[in-house]
Amino acid sequence: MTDTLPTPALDLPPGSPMWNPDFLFGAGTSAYQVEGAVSEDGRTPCIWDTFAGRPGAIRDGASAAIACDHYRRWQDDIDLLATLGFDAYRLSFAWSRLLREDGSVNPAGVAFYDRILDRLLAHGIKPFVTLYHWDLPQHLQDRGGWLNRDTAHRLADFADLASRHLGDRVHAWTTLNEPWCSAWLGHGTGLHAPGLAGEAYAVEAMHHLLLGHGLALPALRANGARQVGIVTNVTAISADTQRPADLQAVDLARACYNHWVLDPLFKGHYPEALASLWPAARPPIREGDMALIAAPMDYIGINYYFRANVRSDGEHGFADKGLDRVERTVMGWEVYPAGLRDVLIGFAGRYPNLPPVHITENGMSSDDHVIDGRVDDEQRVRYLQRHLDALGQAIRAGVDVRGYFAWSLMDNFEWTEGYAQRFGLVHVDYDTQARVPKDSALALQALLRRRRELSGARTGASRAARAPA
Ligand code: IFM
Repeated sequence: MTDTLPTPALDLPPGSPMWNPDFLFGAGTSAYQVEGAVSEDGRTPCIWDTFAGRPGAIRDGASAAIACDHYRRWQDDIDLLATLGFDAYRLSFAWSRLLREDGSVNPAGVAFYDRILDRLLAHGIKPFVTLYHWDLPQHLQDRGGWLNRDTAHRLADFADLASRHLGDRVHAWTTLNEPWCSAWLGHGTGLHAPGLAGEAYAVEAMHHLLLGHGLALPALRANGARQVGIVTNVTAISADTQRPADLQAVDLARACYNHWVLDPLFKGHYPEALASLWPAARPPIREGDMALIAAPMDYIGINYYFRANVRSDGEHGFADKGLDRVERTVMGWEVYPAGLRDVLIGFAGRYPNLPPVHITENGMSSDDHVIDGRVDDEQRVRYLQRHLDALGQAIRAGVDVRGYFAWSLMDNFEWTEGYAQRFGLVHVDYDTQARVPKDSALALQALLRRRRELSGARTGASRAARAPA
């Protein structure tokens, strides 16, 4: 019987700083993927509402109008997060819920996030808040969106108002989540909202996104924020031949997937390889932009999921060649834990000014079902274990990593994939909105409980040692 099988266990490398309670374990969500209530209490449409209305844009024509109904169920969801024992929660504020079209704050939006932050703090959970997780208000898109330099200034206004009204309870701020996806998927390939397709659009959008980050940093700091950073998705890159053209393709792919975001932040310029990848596209840099973009941050958030195995495309670019006979997730992404170690060690070497790192997303989608009240997601447990091992290796090699956030707390609206991909630690039944922690959630819960007991035992022992005889 399924319910007699033991929950698979997770462990941490012996002696690893991850055992220390200062190392944060968290889980993440984003507003658009979980909240629903897209037209309630003054929330205005965002680009994903518009995009989802395009025939064929989203699998099965799904919409995020209800999603996980988190707008109503936030209290139970946060209590569940606490029951699972997490130290931190990564969420985003919906720009179009928090601000009105005229730029003033929407009191109902502030009240919603106010309650969430209070409840997190009541449980002792540290809130990591992302300002922009892809949900640009539609009225800004109507004025050009990220192709309009003014949008960068509007992000800074959002940062200012959000931190002025809610910043006293935010542990860490993230300006942007995965600008690569906003720029390339949203403006290069057209697969994501707003659905534009062209290299020049992508390059322009990226510059304005990063400029928005650079403008938002001082706005957040002016309101007392002490932990401010950005979150970027990165890809491990390999080639399975030694042909010079394929090795060059590796460099181009690294420039495109990783350095396009990281070089401006930590070197103050875009990678030269971009000019050979997209000769006709130039970022619209104005004087002072790169200094703003490269201003020091308190941490960098790294989202790691998979590797790309590339080859030369025979012209001036690279093509994703894929690999046969590797383990994949339901999303089709290769499971390649060593890539997490390799990218982190690579970044620490390339950027001597790299700040402390949080792994802000790592996880996988699988075909999960509730059977007799249990979700056996054994592949996810193994996935987490192997990525924690790889992270331990990076830390041992000297990379300063301070936290690990699983993606995602619960199954949710997976953008163009609708509800077909389940990334959650917690299973969501979209008909009933019932939540069932999967085996992976229970394994993390047990690990975090063990960590607390060990640290309690240590603190107790050192207190006893200090106690007068
Ligand atoms: O669900 C997304 C998330 O919004 C951003 N990073 C990747 C996840 C999985 O695709």
